[in-house]
Amino acid sequence: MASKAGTQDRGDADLVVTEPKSSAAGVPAVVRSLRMSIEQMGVVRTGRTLLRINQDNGYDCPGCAWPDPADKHRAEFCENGAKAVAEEATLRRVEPAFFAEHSIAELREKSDYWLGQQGRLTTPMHKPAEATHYEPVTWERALDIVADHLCELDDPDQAIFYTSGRTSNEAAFAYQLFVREFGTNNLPDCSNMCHESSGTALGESIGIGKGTVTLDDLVAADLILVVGQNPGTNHPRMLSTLEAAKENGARVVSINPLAEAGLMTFRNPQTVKGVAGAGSKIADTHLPIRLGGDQALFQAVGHLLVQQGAVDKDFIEAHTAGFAKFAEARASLDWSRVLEATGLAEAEIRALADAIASAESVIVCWAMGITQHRHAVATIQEMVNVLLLGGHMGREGAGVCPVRGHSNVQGDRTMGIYEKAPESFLDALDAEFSITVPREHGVDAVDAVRAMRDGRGRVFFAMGGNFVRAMSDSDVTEAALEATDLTCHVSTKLNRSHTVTGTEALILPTLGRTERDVQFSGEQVVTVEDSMSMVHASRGRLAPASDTLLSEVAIVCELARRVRPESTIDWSAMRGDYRVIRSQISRVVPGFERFEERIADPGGFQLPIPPRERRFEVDGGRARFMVHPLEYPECPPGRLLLQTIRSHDQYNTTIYGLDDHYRGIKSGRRVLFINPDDLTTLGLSEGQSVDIISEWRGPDGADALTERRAEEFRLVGYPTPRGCVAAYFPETNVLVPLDSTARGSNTPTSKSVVVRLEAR
Ligand SMILES: Nc1nc2c(c(=O)[nH]1)N[C@H]1C(S)=C(S)[C@@H](COP(=O)(O)OP(=O)(O)OC[C@H]3O[C@@H](n4cnc5c(=O)[nH]c(N)nc54)[C@H](O)[C@@H]3O)O[C@H]1N2
Ligand SMILES: Nc1nc2c(c(=O)[nH]1)N[C@H]1C(S)=C(S)[C@@H](COP(=O)(O)OP(=O)(O)OC[C@H]3O[C@@H](n4cnc5c(=O)[nH]c(N)nc54)[C@H](O)[C@@H]3O)O[C@H]1N2
Ligand SMILES: [Mo]
Repeated sequence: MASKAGTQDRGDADLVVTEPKSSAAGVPAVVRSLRMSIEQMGVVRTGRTLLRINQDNGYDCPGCAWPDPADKHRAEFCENGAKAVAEEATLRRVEPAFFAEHSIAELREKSDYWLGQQGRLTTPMHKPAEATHYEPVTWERALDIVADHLCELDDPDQAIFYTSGRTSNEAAFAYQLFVREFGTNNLPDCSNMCHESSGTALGESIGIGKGTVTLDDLVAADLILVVGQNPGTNHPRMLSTLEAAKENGARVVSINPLAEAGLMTFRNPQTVKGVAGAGSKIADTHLPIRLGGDQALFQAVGHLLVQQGAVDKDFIEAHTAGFAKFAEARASLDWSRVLEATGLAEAEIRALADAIASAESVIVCWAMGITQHRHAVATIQEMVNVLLLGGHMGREGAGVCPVRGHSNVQGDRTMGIYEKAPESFLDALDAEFSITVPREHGVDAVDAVRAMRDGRGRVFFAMGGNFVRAMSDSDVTEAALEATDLTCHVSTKLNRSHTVTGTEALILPTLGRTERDVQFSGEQVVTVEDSMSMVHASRGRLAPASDTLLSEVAIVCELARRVRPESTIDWSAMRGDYRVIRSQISRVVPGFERFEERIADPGGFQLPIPPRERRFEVDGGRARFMVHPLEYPECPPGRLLLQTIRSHDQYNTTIYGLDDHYRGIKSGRRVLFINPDDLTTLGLSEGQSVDIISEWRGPDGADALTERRAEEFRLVGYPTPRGCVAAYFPETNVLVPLDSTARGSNTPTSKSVVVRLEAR
């Protein structure tokens, strides 16, 4: 299958490649973010906006989900948080005249970068059937169109309601309530492509699908493993925490195919050492593991710890189940397979096991380098096994730390954005609202594409995000959306999903996190939950990008009233005063008792995490050792394993700029990072232009071969393990087969795609 290459799928004429950097942040980072902020917002607004990020009485940074320090008066500067804010608080606007000037077909040819640069959406826009352009439409008419489409369906399951992770708790709760009252659990979200594997794995192992540590634990930890994560770019504020942990005596080990700059040296722009000195060394050890080799690594560590008897017998006895079976499975180990899977030396693996055995408290942090593999769930459970062996759970400075992406992705899930929400949650909804919500599970992101492709999904509604670009198998996903009757996006900014339409399409412009939200009862606050289960308030201060914008809550409530005029739920009261929604949440969602009262505390409150008290809500209160056979991605001769990653200048599908500072890339994104020895073996050379072709033989490798192609990528020699290459998403999503997903979580395997290269 060849990609339908538009102008946006062409190579970069101006690309410049230099040496990768070995330190992150510092003064240049401040300069870069100020430059972008001033370009987008001007000087005055830049000052006003950046001062309010993550402050008491300010707004929650729309960047990542890393928690705020308890002492909020110490503003933590973060380059990429500043860029996320500038992207939203920009003074540029997309007015109706823009859509009159550009046909949808023309917009579809534009790059993600160009689309994002046009500015904030201001007016509801409608594409009628047969039309070539979007036309302005009133809110009344726009909402009637959606309601009419929904009411005409034969079955509520023909509608799909996607959510991205910036949506506030209040909007998410109202949204899932509307969707379930309408009659479906079709609530896929970005989590399905992100940390779903973590939720699945941790739920089975320790009874809760979330992390168990706090910022204080990280600072108190003896040993921190940062596995499959690039905090210098994606969670820059985590570097301050790691720096503090190091000052407190922690050792940090980075386990990553790439020596990411932020994990090597951090130049904290808040300190003299960071600005004028050499910065802080972060990782004491870097293990350049092969893609997908982590399960093998942690199995080997588990084997060594069991063999050495370096285990916490009391903890295992009192708090875990399945140890005997686990110990039996780990009694032997096929070292040759472990070394092949990891690409590491046996001595390096033994040293890691020794470091774990001698550490008082161990934390494992991870992100997409772990969750987006076929065996992601097994890998995470293998990491948990190692922590359980040492009793590193429910002890200061120890535990699991899946580092979330979107700023409220964890909160959205807590609020019920979940295609298979637990029965207890659905029962609580029924009781609170005197309704009966459906029990049958809905579709996740991958199944949503299948449903639309196969004609079962007729309406696609998105609360934020950029589904077409974020999902795997771009051509298949695009065709699936085009097969629907209606696509409707609630968005702040223009993106490619607006250009790949159903027969009819709508864009509903909404308020961002930084903006004042005024409803009948006055100015509203919303709440969010960070990566460490802290819930706190967020209040936007800027004037909205346009007077026409409605909040996400308002859009949901107005739509709900139209779809179910007979509803006994008081949607007007919810829209008029978000405290009404918080009061409903306090009765439906466990842990939110006295919600309103507790968000008055600027630091917010932490939701209960039973494993912190060594209570595990599985297997009679015991955490479970999970036993899996050794597995790693197979790659036929002459082929390479491709991981698809973020550059320093993007937020998922939003491209801030065309540079990847730390990896030495300037003015281009269509590059393939490859080990220089692989270039030699394949008879290719640095700087050459190639097509990347993915080869897929089905989930078990037994089906007929299918191929997908991404055109015109420049080869960049780079320190990555032999056989493992890297390129940026979303450009490479065209290569990830829809059916290639993680076992148990159905997350696309964006970090292990078998590819071959063809010189152009
Ligand atoms: N500025 C900015 N911030 C962001 C985002 C953004 O796009 N821009 N996105 C947000 C979101 S939604 C998320 S989920 C997070 C993503 O945060 P990350 O997970 O840090 O993002 P990726 O760029 O996907 O980086 C994956 C990292 O894992 C490594 N890796 C890949 N495969 C393997 C493997 O098999 N084993 C090991 N050990 N390592 C591997 C890669 O080399 C890379 O360093 O960031 C959030 N924050
Ligand atoms: N190949 C590959 N694919 C991946 C990944 C990967 O590593 N590799 N990572 C995956 C991951 S981890 C994730 S989380 C997904 C991300 O998937 P999504 O969350 O769907 O994508 P984003 O790019 O974050 O969405 C950006 C859009 O959100 C809208 N937006 C921004 N703020 C707001 C707001 O406050 N309200 C509303 N309503 N809209 C807003 C804007 O219109 C913007 O264009 O992508 C996944 N896709
Ligand atoms: Mo994510």
